[in-house]
Amino acid sequence: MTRAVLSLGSNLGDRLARLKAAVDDLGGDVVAVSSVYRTPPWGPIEQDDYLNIVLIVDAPDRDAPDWLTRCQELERAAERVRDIRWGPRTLDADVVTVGDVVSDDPELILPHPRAHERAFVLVPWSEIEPAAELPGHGPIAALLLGMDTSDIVRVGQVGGADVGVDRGD
Ligand code: A4P
Ligand code: MG
Repeated sequence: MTRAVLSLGSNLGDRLARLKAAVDDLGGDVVAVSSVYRTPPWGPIEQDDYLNIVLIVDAPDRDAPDWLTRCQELERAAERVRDIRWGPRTLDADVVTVGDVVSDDPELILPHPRAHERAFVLVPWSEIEPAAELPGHGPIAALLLGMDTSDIVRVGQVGGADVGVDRGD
């Protein structure tokens, strides 16, 4: 299985530039990119808002571990420093799903163990794939129905005309 859903988030430095650089880096593997959303920080750490996007990627030769490696390369390219779990970061790149693969390997849990409860993943994902299902959790549209998404704000496109209209600052 080569098709994957990736979640990218940034809340340090030039957040939009980080997301754009990551999308550029994925290049021809990118099938679809969501709009950019400003999202409140999820988790126990007080920190600035994130900009988040979700991508669908596909590459004939990549399997699930390859997509994790790819995410880690993107984080390294963004000079991400690993310090506080769930803390601020230049780039967080997570593998949300790889096809319908289910895995409890701690190195790569699939689907991502917290994706089903994260509006910052489900809102952008539903924009580019409204009928998507999260293996083990059902349709993402149904998951979203039970969530407050009022604080997730679309602020533009990574590469589109309205970049810069509101960068969420
Ligand atoms: N790992 C296992 N499964 C996966 C997967 N599906 N995708 C392992 C990516 N990594 C996976 O990750 C810790 C370990 O998870 C890795 O060794 C990998 O093999 P990490 O990137 O080193 O640590 P982390 O990112 O600090 O922790 P964690 O638990 O991955 O945090 P999250 O869940 O990524 O949360 N709020 C908003 N609004 N937007 C965000 O983007 N992101 C986070 C980070 C917190 N709050 C946020 C956002
Ligand atoms: Mg992560």
